[in-house]
Amino acid sequence: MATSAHNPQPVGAQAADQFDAIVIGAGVAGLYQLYRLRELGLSVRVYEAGAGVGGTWYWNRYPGARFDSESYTYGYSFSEELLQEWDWSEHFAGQPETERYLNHVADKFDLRRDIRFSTRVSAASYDEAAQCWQVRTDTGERAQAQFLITAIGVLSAPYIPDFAGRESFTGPSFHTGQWPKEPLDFSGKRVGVIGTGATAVQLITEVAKDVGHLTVFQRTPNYCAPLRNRPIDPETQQQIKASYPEIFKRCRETFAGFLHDFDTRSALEMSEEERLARYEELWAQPGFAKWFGNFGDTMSDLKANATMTEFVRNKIRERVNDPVVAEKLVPKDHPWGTKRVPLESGYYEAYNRDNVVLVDLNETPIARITPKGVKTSDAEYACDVIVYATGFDAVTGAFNQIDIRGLGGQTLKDKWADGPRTYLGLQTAGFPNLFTVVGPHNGATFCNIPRCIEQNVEWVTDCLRHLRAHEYAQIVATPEAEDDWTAHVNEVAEGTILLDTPSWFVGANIPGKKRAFLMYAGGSPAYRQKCDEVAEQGYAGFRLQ
Ligand code: NA7
Repeated sequence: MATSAHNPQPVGAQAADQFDAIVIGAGVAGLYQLYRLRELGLSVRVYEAGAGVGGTWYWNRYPGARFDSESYTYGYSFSEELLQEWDWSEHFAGQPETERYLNHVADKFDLRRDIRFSTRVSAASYDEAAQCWQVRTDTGERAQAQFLITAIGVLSAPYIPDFAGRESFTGPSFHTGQWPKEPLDFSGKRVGVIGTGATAVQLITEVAKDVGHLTVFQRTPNYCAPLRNRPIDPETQQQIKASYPEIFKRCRETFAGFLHDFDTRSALEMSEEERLARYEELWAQPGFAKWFGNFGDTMSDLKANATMTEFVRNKIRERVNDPVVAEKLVPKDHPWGTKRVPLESGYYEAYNRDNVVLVDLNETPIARITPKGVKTSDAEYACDVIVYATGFDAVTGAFNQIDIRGLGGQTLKDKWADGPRTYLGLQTAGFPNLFTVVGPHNGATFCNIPRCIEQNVEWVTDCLRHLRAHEYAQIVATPEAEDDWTAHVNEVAEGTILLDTPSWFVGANIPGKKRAFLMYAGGSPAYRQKCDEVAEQGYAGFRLQ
């Protein structure tokens, strides 16, 4: 392993700074990876495109941005002191609080001194002779390290559709994932929101109260479910702090790392009355109880799923006053739970307001953006502001923004052009010493993400400890292990009902993107077990040199 010689060079100098490890991203994953690698005694440089820490919680500062995970299941579990000193104010905290939390973590553990902010990694190539990664940034910096760890997020490459005339709009317009830091005053303004995914659902609910007029451009409605957020009172705060070991134990045991877990009974094995009673109970519970606490076969059997789908459709109809608008908000094209379920706090009621209009793009598609607003096939909607809540090039998009080259100069983009191929979602053959925390096919993709990030980071850290102890210079996944894992990922996905729905889970939201399942749907306990077995067997499936 390389020594820890840090060679500080002025920014832009020709000689590369040298580190044991380079981490890309200072979000939830990157911060924790830095903390652990330092503990291992490695010299580390973190590059972060944003001006501050937080990743998702730095960029997505749109009004209404909030956890759908219970706050106390989202924070880091590694420091008892941190757990006890931090008070979450709500069961589902808003973005400002989460950003404050991650800044607190960065300060508490003195993490900033190893982070280069406002610096985007543009290229990384593996130097076979020197057995290290050469990294370049958009600011002209060069650095090299034995190990390269990507912590670049699952939903971090914003996608804006290529609407004709987009540049001609004369007012402000932005993507929700690139929201300006300066507060925006929407009062009296005519705002257009394009998109109705989980982000738009939070944003629309919040801004509908402030704007002069809101036009929502919807292509596909979603099954949105009540979040049921509330403040955490002092007594509950005490109970939470006293029960962190049980909370995290539970999250380790459940399918998706939440407190909720699938019911092993079938939705079809009970009377309709019993089933509806159970759905009502789930509906009344906070968070993802309705999704991940539901009957397991709602996610594997279309007949079972149809019972929940119908239940949710009726819930939507009950809340919207105008039956024509209500019907437009009811999804008909895909079954419940096969897209990310948006959680909401008054979303449907927003459409009962006089200042909110829903435009169904299936009836009247967007023709172009004009200097004054959005023109559909039948009308022009004047807007002072346009918000693109149009999602992300998920999971692989952020990788494609970096020119990553492995053995023989092969690019990762080319390698994954027909869909990702990975081993454990943590490595890919031909790219030695590159670890993809929360990468494609990784158990952390279908998970209450910090719970699985901790698992990923700890696994990578243990692996580097092992390499150092045995003086290995290089680790790389074998093509056979990669074939097996990729086949397993696809096989597990085929056992669900997720593949037939055109969602970002399969890359269907990006025109031209190859359809492939990007996540791991086998559940986090199975994923953790597999990762542990691989490590126990001396990193089976990897070649160590
Ligand atoms: P999503 O869930 O990908 O939603 C994007 C929305 O933008 C969705 O309603 C899309 O409609 C819409 N969209 C995308 N392209 C177009 C075009 N060309 N015309 C009209 N509408 C379009 O992204 P979010 O940011 O809401 O959520 C991402 C994740 O963040 C979410 O899953 C959570 O995990 C947090 P479509 O459905 O494609 O018809």
